[in-house]
Amino acid sequence: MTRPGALSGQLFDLSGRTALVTGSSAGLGLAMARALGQAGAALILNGRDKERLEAAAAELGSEGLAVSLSVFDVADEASILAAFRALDAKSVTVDILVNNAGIQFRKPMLDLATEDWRRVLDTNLTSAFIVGREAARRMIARGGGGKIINIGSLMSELGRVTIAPYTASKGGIKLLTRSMAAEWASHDIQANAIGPGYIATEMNRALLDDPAFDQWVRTRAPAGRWGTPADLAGAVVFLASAASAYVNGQILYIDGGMTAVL
Ligand code: GCO
Repeated sequence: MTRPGALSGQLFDLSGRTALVTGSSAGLGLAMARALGQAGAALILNGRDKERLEAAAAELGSEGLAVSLSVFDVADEASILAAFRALDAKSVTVDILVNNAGIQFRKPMLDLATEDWRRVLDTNLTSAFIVGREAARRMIARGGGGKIINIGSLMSELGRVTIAPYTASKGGIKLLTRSMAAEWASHDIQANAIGPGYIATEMNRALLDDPAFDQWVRTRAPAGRWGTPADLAGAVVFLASAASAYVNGQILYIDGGMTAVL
């Protein structure tokens, strides 16, 4: 007979697993890395800025978590391939991949330059394909399955003025996730996504500091508040663990009810 509490321990335990979180020197990425580490995973932090990553690693290391770094630019394929070769050379395997790195760029489409459109799509969507492909190739070669968690947004479902490239990228993340499920589920790889709502991070600083927008979020979100990065902790551990063994191609909205209620 399973003693009370044992199940949660077994189902959500990530001991012996290694998790790569892209864009994890701050914000949502750092918070999700912390949660995966607290559930037992060894962490690989990623970003373009080595110093910022070292500071994040020191912070998580001081909390007793096992942390290493992989400095690469998710918008640069050569940089990604070199990073995976470096992991191969150290016999480091990625069991859990969180495709979190992303940028926002706000401008009406009539004034938007094509290069800005491409930069957002490359950083937010093409990156998830390339990093996902490289991780999946190794998960399949090694056997034993794996987890891919892509970070979507409310904009995986809804549009808003001035953010067309971001919205297109996050809409793409939803269907890329379903494509990964279609092609890789048979290899025991679960590919799912998280759709954060309005979370109080630096990416949203301009919106947080805008009293009208701030008030709109507090009124529009049934929860009546902005989310915090820590609000994603449970979802990312669930999607990284045995608890989601039969969950594939889904997007889990952590949005205070914004996509559920008019
Ligand atoms: C914006 C914001 C949003 C949030 C988030 C919401 O300009 O509306 O940046 O895009 O960051 O993606 O889910």
